[in-house]
Amino acid sequence: AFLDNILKHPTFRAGKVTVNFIKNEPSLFEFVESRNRANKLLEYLGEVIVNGNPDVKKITPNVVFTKPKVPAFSKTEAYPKGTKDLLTELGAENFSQWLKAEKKVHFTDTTMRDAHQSLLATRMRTADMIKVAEGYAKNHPEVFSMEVWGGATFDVCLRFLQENPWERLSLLRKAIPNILLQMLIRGSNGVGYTAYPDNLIQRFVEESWNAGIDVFRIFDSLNWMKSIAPCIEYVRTKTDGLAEGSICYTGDILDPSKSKYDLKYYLRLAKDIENSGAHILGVKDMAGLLKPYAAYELISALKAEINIPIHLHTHDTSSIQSATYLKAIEAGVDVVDVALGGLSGLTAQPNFNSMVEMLRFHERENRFDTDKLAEYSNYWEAVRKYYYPFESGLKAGTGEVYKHEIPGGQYSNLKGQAIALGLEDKFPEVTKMYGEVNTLFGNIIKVTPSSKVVGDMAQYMISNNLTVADVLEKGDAISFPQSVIGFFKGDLGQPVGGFPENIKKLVLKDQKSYSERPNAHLEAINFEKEFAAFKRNFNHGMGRELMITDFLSFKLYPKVFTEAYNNHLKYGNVIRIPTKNFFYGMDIGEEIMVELDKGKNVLISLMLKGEPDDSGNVNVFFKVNGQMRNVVIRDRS
Ligand code: BTN
Ligand code: 3PY
Ligand code: ZN
Repeated sequence: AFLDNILKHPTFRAGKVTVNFIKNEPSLFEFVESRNRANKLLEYLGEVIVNGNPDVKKITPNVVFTKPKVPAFSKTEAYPKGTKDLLTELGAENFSQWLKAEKKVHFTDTTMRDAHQSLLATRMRTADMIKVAEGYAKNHPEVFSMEVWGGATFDVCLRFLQENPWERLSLLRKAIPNILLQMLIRGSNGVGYTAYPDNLIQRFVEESWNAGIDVFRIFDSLNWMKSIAPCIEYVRTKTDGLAEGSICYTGDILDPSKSKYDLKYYLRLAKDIENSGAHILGVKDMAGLLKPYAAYELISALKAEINIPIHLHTHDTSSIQSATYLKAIEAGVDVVDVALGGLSGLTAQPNFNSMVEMLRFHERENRFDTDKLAEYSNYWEAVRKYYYPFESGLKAGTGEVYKHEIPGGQYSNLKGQAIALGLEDKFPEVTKMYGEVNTLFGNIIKVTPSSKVVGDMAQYMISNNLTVADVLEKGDAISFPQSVIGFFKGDLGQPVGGFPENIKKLVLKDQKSYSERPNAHLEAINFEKEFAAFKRNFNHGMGRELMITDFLSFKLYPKVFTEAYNNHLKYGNVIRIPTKNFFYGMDIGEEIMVELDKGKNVLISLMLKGEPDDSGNVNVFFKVNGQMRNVVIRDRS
């Protein structure tokens, strides 16, 4: 085809070829480059066509997909000014004061992070976000911020979607230059499940800002200030962004029998966060336990005690959380988190479209074009269908959440893990055991990663037919899950009120625990030396220079990154493959357009899938821009 390209070239055809022709025509090499990339795409598609996507465990035949409709917007018109412009103009300190003085209530849109993390096991792909990003930013510049990054998305991008999370962020930043972009960061645990060296977290914060994050929602899974405060400090010193230090809410401040996490406890914590330099106070109700009247008490008290604006986050698992927002708004909350209709409710955030209507004609109303918002809700509803294997199965709100206290962001992921362990039928038992393990562990704050410890333990007990009494009786002989051992050692920090001694002894056996910051045990990273070594080890075939962001991905998730890297060598960048084909392959005769690179499209159709030969190889035939191509795939099914 390279030769083909030369033969077809106008210079060649005109008979004007000189010795410098090939050297002067880089387009010829670009062609070879594109062809290689197209071949890798075919390898990926062929693999899914023959063996399926390993992440899709159960396919329902004959599911009907409807093409999501992208709401209209003007490509040429400038972006209307939004909160990002305001932050640039005012700086973080003054921006915080501006927000506090605002009368109307503001909205954070979580659709592209927490909503799909909570409903679809975090599987939403960049391709589906990027289609609506520019239009949304132009149509709805009144949005306070868009949560688009962090939490579990970083891990899932690399582990399951074979995407580069940093690429997602820069694409979104480019498409949304006018609205604040927000991320969730787990204090000293970054976007991982364990503590990392302080200078790694610091560099991660700095690079996240460089890549486009403005609002850092910082929390710790045990509400431990020693993990929250350093991260606030990194945002203040290494970025011009906003540090949103957050308290994680659990229990029920109105229940006098639940005295561990009472109003006084939360007020103290909020003061500590304010004193650490946060620009905004986050109230993160990760499981949706903050009931309406409790919200009124909590937000009123915080408003009286705290001088920075307050940003409330909840999950609608119980189905009553819009009432919580109503009471919080009456009490003066500044910003609330919502998700676009089609991806809202249940374990995700309350419905954006309906919240706007709820406040219409109220003195704190914030006006939005609700017809346009509805178009975006419809878009996400249609997109959602493509992700059906990742739905949790929850069909209605559930009051059981007050018993098990499972965070919304964990629910659909936990379901997936339970299926993988063969525990699908026992999911109700797993959720019940989750609550019992929490009591056994001393009633801890449960949010990633402490919630994963509780989830691991619950699944372990159900798999092995163990009750709490069994564990207390026979704990000496049990080898506990690794995450549980790490937790009791002190690897996630110190829980409120300390660890219960009985279970701690059973878990740790002869191992020693510690109570200093876990990060203090970790050696600082020598960036210069280690980054150079990293570049030597992973230096083939990325088609670009490896960057500091790649190195950060590697340091956070060494194994997952290495696998993603190897997949990348085989398949190239799969970020642009349409979601239907990414998960389910192609039908015979189906024709798709895939963007290889900025503006460079290939038209691919599937012609024929052969039968496995004697050694189990299958020939898959495609047409690529009209030319027949085939790949040979080993049938592993
Ligand atoms: C891409 O970077 O083009 C997408 C591929 C996703 C996996 C690779 S591995 C190296 C690179 N750095 C990351 O953080 N992810 C990508
Ligand atoms: C996460 O850490 O991923 C969360 O969403 C916690 O609620
Ligand atoms: Zn959440």
